[in-house]
Amino acid sequence: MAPPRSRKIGETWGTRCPAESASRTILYYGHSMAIYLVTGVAGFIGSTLARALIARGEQVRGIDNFSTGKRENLTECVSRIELHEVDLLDLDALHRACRGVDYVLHQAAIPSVPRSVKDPLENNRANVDGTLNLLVAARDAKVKRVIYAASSAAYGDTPTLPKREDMLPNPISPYAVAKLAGEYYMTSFYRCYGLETVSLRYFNVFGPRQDPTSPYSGVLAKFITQMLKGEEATILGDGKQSRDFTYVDNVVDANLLACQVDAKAAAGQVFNVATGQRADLYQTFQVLKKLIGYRGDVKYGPERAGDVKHSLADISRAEQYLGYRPKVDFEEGLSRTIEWYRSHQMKPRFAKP
Ligand code: UD2
Repeated sequence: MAPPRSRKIGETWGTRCPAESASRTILYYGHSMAIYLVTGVAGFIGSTLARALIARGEQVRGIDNFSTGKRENLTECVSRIELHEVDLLDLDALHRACRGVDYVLHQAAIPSVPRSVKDPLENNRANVDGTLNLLVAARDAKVKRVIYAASSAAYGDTPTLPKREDMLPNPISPYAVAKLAGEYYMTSFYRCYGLETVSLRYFNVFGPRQDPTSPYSGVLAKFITQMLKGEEATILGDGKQSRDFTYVDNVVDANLLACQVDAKAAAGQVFNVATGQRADLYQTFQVLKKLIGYRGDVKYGPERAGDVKHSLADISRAEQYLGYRPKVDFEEGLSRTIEWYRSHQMKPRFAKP
């Protein structure tokens, strides 16, 4: 199959970032600016990372194939990033994208358990082949470090809680297998080629801009927007399944720390990124009810194929080696997310009591 053609948006390669500069990192008014490549930059997590980097005065290049990413996510910052429409299956375009880059934050993926169950080949192309292509391009361009959005799905249904990185993985869905394969490639590229890589196992990330509209959307984006509209949310299964829901700003912190720490502490390693607390879905519905002022009820539907029952992280490894601390807890994250959807998308039918 011929690789998909990638299209440049706005600037040509490297005109905004000093891609060919010998020292890579440039000095700008005395501040050392690194060049970051964010893959999946138009997605919920990628765009949040891009905004955080810009706020710190860093240079951001972003790529996205806009299959799930949305241009609206970049509205306020698009003039300050070098944006290219690139598919991870286009190796030539990835080579151009990595030129002159210091750090790669690899967020691009098709991030859905049910979508991977429906189409395992598509899942493998985007999440495994795409990740491998990116690693080859990053290695060839001699980038300093690649940070990878791995997933808690890798643990699957191992009975022990909390999940520690030294446990044997037990992936259930094709998505989980693909995300784990990506981690193994990360470590392999460190061990075989000396490319510094760090895999961050994200635990159910949520926050502003998460797309609530797809049948594959994350549960909190769906529940919050449905409840704000006064619609009944649907719990798939008995509602006793639990998750370590992690607010997106914590994930941003973990990425920035993973770039900064000494290679000895992190290169070739895997870290849980979470809050270290869990809530079951029914409890979560009740908390949302209170925060939103929703007076309706919840429906129940059949449990999803490939679903994990319980998920909770031990975050001590990330605390010890990355200096990571979750700054925003679950309820605070929910409040911020609800406020964002309220002010950006939703006209609540149910007023707060
Ligand atoms: C998995 C990973 C997560 C991330 C994500 C990417 C685990 C434990 N977590 O999230 O880290 O990589 O994939 O998308 O593997 N649900 C409902 N009603 C709905 C939608 C979902 O009840 O309308 C349930 C669903 O069956 C599941 C829970 O909510 O039990 C969470 O589902 P999700 O799709 O938000 O995320 P999950 O856990 O598959």
